[in-house]
Amino acid sequence: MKLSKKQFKQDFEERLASKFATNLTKAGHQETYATLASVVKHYYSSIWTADNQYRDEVGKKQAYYFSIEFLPGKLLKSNLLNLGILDTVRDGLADLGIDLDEVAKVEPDMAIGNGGLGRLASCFMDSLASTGFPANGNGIRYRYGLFKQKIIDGYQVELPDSWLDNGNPWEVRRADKAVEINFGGEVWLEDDGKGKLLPHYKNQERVLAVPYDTPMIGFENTTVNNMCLWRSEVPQDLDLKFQNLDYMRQTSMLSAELYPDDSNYDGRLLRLKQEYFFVSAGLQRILRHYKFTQKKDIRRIGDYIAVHINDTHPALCVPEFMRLLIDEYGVGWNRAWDTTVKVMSYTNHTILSEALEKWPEDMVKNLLPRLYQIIVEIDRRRTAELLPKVGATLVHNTRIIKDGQIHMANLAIIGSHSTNGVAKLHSDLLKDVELHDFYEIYPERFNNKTNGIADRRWIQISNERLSGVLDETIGKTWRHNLNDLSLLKHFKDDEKILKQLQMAKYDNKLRLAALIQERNGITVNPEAIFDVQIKRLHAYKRQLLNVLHILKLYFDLKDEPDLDVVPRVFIFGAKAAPGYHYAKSIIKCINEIANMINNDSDIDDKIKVVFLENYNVSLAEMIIPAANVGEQISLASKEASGTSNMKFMLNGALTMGTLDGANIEIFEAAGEENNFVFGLTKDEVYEYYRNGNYNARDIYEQNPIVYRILNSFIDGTIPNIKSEGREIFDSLTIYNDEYFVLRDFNDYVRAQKDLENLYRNQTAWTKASLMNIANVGRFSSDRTVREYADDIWYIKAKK
Ligand code: GFP
Repeated sequence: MKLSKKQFKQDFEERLASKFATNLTKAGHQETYATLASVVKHYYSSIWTADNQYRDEVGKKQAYYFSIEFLPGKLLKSNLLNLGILDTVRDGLADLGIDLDEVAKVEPDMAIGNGGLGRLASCFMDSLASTGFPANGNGIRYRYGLFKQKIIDGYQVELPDSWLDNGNPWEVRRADKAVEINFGGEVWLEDDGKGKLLPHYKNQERVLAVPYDTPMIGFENTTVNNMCLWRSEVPQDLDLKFQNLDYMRQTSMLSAELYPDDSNYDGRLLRLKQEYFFVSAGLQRILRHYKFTQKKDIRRIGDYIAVHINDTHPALCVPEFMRLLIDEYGVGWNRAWDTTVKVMSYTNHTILSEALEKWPEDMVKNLLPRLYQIIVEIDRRRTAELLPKVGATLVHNTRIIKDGQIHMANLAIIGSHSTNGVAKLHSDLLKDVELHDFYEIYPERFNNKTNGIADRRWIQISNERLSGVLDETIGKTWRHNLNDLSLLKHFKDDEKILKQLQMAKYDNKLRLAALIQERNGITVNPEAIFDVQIKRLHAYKRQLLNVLHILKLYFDLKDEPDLDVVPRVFIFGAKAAPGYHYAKSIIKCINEIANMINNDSDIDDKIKVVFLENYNVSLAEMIIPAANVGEQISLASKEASGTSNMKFMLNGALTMGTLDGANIEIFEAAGEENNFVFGLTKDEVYEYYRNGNYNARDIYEQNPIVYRILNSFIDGTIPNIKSEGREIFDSLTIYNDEYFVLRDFNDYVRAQKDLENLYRNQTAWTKASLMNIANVGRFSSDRTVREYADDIWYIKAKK
C-alpha cells in the first residue's frame, strides 16, 4: 500500500488521542502499541474486505488448514512488512521520538502451539497469503498459550501464558457467525416417512463456538486470508438442567489451554472434546458460507473447498463432514463419501507412535454418539468393499476401529485423497514401512511435500543486518523470490563480500551476547563459535548427545588446560512437555552442567553453556541470526523434517547434522562439504532394529571416554543431579539407549573436530556459510504451499 510518512504521523497522533485520550508526551508503551496496531488495522481493513468480496463473487476454490496448533509469534512487524510500510512507519515513529523495536516488544508472542508443527502452520499462513492463494487457517483460540517456562534451580517450572490480558488488537470477534456444538446424550435414527433415516437427539450438552478472525496479510499484494480461531462459550438460551457451575467451567475449559494434561481420563476426554469442537465449528462455518455465497447445489462443494487435516488432531473432519452433508444437508451416503474424500487431505508429521492418536471406542461413542455411528459405518462399508479385493490381512491392518480403539491416522488416510510426509526420507518411510499397508491399497494417495519456512519472517524481519548485505550485493529480488539468493554464488571468492557477511554475523552475535548477559548474567565471547540447539526437548532430538560432547570438551580441558581449542558458546532453548519427566531431567542436567562449566576458572571463556529460558518464536528470531552452527542431531529416521535447520541455513549457519529429515535435502542443496554430517543412516538404524543387536552397555564399558562422561552423571562430578543423573545414566546403560546416542557419539566428536578446524579458517568458513545461504531457495514455504496448492488442494493463486 502507499503511505507517506506525513500521513502516517497524522493518523498515529489522531488515533492516540481518540483511543486513549492522551498524547505523545504522556503515552505509555501499551498505549503506543495499541494505537499503532489500530492504525495498521485501519490500513489493511479495506484490502481484507475487498479480497473477501472478490472471492465470493468469483467463487474461487479455497483451502482450509485445520490445525490444533498455530505459532505465529508477534504480528506487528510482519504486518508492516507485508503491507510494504515497515520503513515508513519506522521513520515516522522515529520522528515522533518512538523506537519501533521497543514498541514491538510490547506485543506478546501468540504462542498457541508447541513446536515445529504449529510453526509450520504459521509459515504456511504467511506463504499462502504472500503467494496469493485463497487459503485459511482454522483452530482454537486458547485463552492460555503454551506455558511460560521459568528455570528455577535448574528445573523447568511452568507458568500460565496469559497472552490476552491486554487484549489482542489483530483479532475480530464475529459473534454473528457463532455456531453450536453438541456433545454426548443419546441419538437414534428414525424414518422421516420418505424412506430416509434421520437422527434424533436427547440430552445433548450444547456449547457455543464463537469465531475470532485474524487477517493473514500477503506480502506486497492484495491477498488477505483468514486465520479463524474458535472460543467456547455458554449458549445464551441454555436449557435449565445444564445451568450449573460445573457445566460453565467445563465449557470454558474447551478453549482454555493447548494440550491439557492427558495423563488421566478427564484430560484425555477434554482433548477429544477440543478436537471435535474446532473441527465441527470450522466445517459448519465453511458449509454455511458456501450455501450463503455460492447458492449452488451442496453436492458440488468439492469444487469450491479443500480441507486439510494437519496431523491427526483434526481427523474427525472426516466423519463430521459426512454427518453435516448427510444429516444437515440431505446428501446421500455415497455422494457424501466421494465428496469427503475429494475435499479432505492429510499430513503426517511424525512416525513416533506416541503421536499417532488413538481414542478408546467407548469414549468416542459416549462423547460423539452420531459420529461414532458414522465411523462404524465407514469402517463396515470399507471392509466389505475391500475384503474381496485385497484380502483379510491388509484390511485388518488398516482398519479404523481395531482392538477397541479408533485409529485417527487410519481415519484420516482412508477419508482423504492425499497423505503426505514432510521431507523425502520421511515420506519414503511412510510408504515403505510405517504406512506400507495403506500404500499397498492406495498408492496414488501418497506423496511428499518437503517443509519450508516463511523467509520474510526468518530473514527480512529477524535479520535486517544480513538482509542489508544481500540487498547491496545481489539486489533486492530475493525478497520476492528466495531462489534469487543463488546469485550470491558469484561472490563466493569475493573477499570484500565475505568480510561483510562476517561483520553482519558478528553484529548479530553481539546482539545475542547482550541478551544472554541481560537474561542469564553470563558473559560470552562474540569471537567464539555460537553453537545452537533450539527445539522441543525430546529424547529423539538428542539434546543429550550435544551434552555428552560438551562434557568431553570440558574433561579434555580439565586434563590439559593448555589445549588449543576454539572457544565455544553452546546455546540451548527448549521446552519439555509438562508431563515428560525424562525431558525435564535433561533440562536440569544442562543447567547444572552450565553452572559447573561457566564457573570453573580453569575453563575461562573456552566453553560457555547457556540455556535461554522460555524458548519461543521471538527468541528464535534473536538467536538464529547469531548462530554459527545449528545442531540437527536427531537419530536418523526420527525427525520427520525439521524446520529450524532451514532457518539456520538461511541465516548462514552451518549444519551439524545426521542424515535425517530435511537435513538430507539441505546437504544435497548446499553440499556436504559445506556442512558437517555424521552418524548412523536410516538403513543402519533399521538394521539394528531387525537384528536386535544394539548393545549400549558394551559401548559404555569399552569406550573409556564414554565411561568417564556417563559416570560423571552419577558420581557427584556434576553437582545437584542425583536423581536426574541416575535417570539419564540408566536410560543409556541399562535401558539400552533407545535413540543410539552412544552409538553415534564417536562420529559426532569427529564431526565436531572437523567443525572446529574449519572455523579456524574464517575465509573457508564464511564461504561455506555463503554457499548455505545461496542454496536455501527451495526451502521457502512459498515453494511448499505452491506444491500443496497444485498437487493436493487444486486451488489457484490470484494473479
Ligand atoms: C514435527 C516434526 C518435525 C517437522 C514438524 C513440521 O515437529 O520434524 O518438521 O512437525 O512438519 F517432528 P515438532 O512439532 O515435533 O517440533
